[in-house]
Amino acid sequence: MSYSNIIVTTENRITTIKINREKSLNALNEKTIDELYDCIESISKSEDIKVVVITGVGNKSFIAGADITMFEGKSPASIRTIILKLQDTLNKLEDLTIPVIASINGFCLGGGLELAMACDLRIASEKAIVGQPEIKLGLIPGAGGTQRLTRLVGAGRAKEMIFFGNNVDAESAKSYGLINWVASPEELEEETLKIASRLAKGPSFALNMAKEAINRGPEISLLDAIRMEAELFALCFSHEDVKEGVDAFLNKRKPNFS
Ligand code: DAK
Repeated sequence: MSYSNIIVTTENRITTIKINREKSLNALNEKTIDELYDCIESISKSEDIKVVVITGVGNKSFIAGADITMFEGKSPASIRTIILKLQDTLNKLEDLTIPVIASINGFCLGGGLELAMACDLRIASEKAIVGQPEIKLGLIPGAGGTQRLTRLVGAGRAKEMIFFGNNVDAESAKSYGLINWVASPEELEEETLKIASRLAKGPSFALNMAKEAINRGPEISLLDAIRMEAELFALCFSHEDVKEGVDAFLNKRKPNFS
């Protein structure tokens, strides 16, 4: 599939996906959702890509939500098809075995924040604005916002953000635990690449196991989750990276993971 609403580049085993609808503040329309789905599907089959970065074209917006023009005059059945595809896309994104970073370069609203929350880590420009404004359209978040936001910031903050639909600046979002790092707009790309490069050089199997444990844990009881952690810990010993990591430590050198 060739893409026009996203730009995909891969360098040093890091794939960057840029949402490319600058005039609409990178809002997600049907075509963009289709392209994203296809791209994430092909990344999930690649053994070469170690990290994914998602960002928006331009310096104003990451993703200003679902494209609101899509909602006009649609029947419940047709809107359901589009919207379920978006949910599937975000679930697929969250289920990638490799780390995914949202590099939030501006407005990150509605479905945009939902997409960012389906990523593993979030770095934002000082000028970024995040929020779930759906309530202002008479809606609620529909692509995991009520669930992922609550898990990240707690029920109280999630209700405050969703009930009022207020936008939050990057520093406040960081203090909520919604954003991991804040960078100046000029340094956002460089800082994102530093984080991505560090992860790309890391032990990918252990990173995958850690992601699995963290993502699956909340779905089961604490006792079962801790047991799952032990199983995944043991599974790490099936990979040569453990040998390399332990040997590097004992010989006081830097590890060179496979
Ligand atoms: N959709 C379509 N166009 C948008 C847009 C959006 N979300 N956001 C901005 N634009 C367009 C504007 O209409 C404008 O187009 P022109 O008039 O130039 O043709 C252009 O981008 C520039 O926007 P503004 O002129 O408004 O720029 P400002 O700087 O004044 O304001 C803003 C920026 C981001 C504050 C404002 O544009 C705004 O409030 N935008 C709407 C944000 C929003 O409400 N987003 C949430 C959409 S609802 C579901 C899954 C997902 C969803 C639902 C269900 N299921 C799986 C069930 C998701 C829902 C949503 O995301």
